[in-house]
Amino acid sequence: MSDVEDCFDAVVVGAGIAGLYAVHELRARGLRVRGFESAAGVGGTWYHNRYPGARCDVESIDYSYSFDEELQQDWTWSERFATQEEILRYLDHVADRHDLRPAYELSTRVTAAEYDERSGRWTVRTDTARTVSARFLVLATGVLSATTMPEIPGRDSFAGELYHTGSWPQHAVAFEGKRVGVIGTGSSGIQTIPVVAETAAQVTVFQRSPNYSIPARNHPLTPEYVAEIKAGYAERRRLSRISGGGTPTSPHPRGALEVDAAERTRIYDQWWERGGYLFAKAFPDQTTNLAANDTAREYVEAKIRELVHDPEIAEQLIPDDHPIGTKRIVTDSGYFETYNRDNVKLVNLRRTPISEITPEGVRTSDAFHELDLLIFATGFDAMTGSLSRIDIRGRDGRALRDEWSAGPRTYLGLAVAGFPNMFVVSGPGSPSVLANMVLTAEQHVDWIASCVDYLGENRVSTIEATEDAVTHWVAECNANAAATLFPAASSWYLGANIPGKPRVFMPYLGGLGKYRAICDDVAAAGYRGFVLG
Ligand code: N01
Repeated sequence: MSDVEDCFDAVVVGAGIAGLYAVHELRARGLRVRGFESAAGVGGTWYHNRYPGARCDVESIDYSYSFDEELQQDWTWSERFATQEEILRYLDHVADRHDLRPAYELSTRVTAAEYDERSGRWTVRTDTARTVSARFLVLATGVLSATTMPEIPGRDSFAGELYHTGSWPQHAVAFEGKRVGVIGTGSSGIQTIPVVAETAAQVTVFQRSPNYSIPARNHPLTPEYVAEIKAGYAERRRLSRISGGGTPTSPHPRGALEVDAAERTRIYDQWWERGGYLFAKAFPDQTTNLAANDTAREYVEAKIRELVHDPEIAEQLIPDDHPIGTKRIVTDSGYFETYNRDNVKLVNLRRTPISEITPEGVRTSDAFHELDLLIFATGFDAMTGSLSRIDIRGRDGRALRDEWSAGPRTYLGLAVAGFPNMFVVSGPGSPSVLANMVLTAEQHVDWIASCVDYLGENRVSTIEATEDAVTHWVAECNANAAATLFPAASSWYLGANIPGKPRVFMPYLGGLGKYRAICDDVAAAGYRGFVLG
């Protein structure tokens, strides 16, 4: 006998930016939708990443929903780069404004989803012992949501406070008078370290790989500026949707090597003063031509040498293992300057690796660092981690984990052969993390919702990507990546941060505008590359 308790038209997994909008759009079409979210509240990434200093590196006026004109007129962002707290407040507001909460079961993790060929429906199971069935399965599980903790001997023996930036506790964490260790110097570590250093007695930064980082130049937004943005939102959003990265910015019309040195410096000065990771896009050839990249790299390295007083420390903070921009450039607030403080110490793990963690602290090959509090800013099993933690089974009981054992294989990042009526939002094979995640999520959800309309209008029960279409799309994604410098970095884009994970460049590098046109074209051609049944 079936153990299904409830039947829905669609199950949406996740209540982050993508999941909330998916519930909104599918419900607006009259579908019975059930959302599941493992956290106790909505917000996804912005619910969990409440570490000190957490803020978005995309400008708030762009990193916000565009689907609701009244919302974007009513909501006023206070700063150029919004804090985690403000973004979470915004997402809570959207959930209430559109009455999305009743569609969700919170504190409920989806553990398994299985496609039943006879009924053409998905059976979805949760860790609260719920079993429901749905025609459509929408996986809005997040791209950077499955946190990783490195396997360091003795890790769990640490007797002080221990936190991961990506699953920061709800309660306030005090650093006053404490000896704090931070492992990891990606975006999360680089944002956390200066804020912790303001109050901690001592901060010890355990750095394995240095990263490029550009000052945010964050500031409050004036009422005049906000009014101007709101008056021009329609055009700003139009330009963002057709852009490569989902914001209305464009690089210099000529390549870095096509202009003279004075012009190059003038442009880099402009982007440095403007602040933030978009420095990677000053010139169009920065991430495709190594000599062009070198000019950007050398510019930023000179800035790091200016910012850090101790030249020996400055050299250790300069990356030497990847072209600039092939890992996400960090957008920071006073990061390099933090090393000028007396209470901040850099431990270079390339020279003196960690040998163990003990109840009292961290032992490296040459010293013991006594700590009261240890922060892991060690990142995520990106793009596939949140999917592979669910036991997803398609036709013939095929497991998604097995299908992707040599790397993720999708059609348009949206669909997987052998998994009918299942959609992934911002998944591998889509622009995802390489563009403004709010607009990429809206694009995916809009496409999925139109597809659901089409199936209804044409009395089609199932839609499934063909193996051929998947093979072609994977080849297209690989070709795009191979034409750039991105594969030269051991980044999480490639899965390189997870031991044993296949090295496949996961995001689609052709840009959001081009990607949108491809998806629209596929739909206009009667869902080319899909089998409709
Ligand atoms: O994670 P990461 P993150 N011993 O993987 C180190 C987005 N984001 O959470 O490079 C010692 O980048 C690891 O070292 P290495 C953004 O897209 C955005 O910081 O592997 N160290 C690295 O330094 C970002 O790219 C925002 O040698 C170890 C660090 O941990 C993405 O999320 C804010 C180690 C992990 O860096 C991920 O950023 C935050 C070990 N055993 C995040 N294992 C904004 O919008 C790992 N590390 C601003």
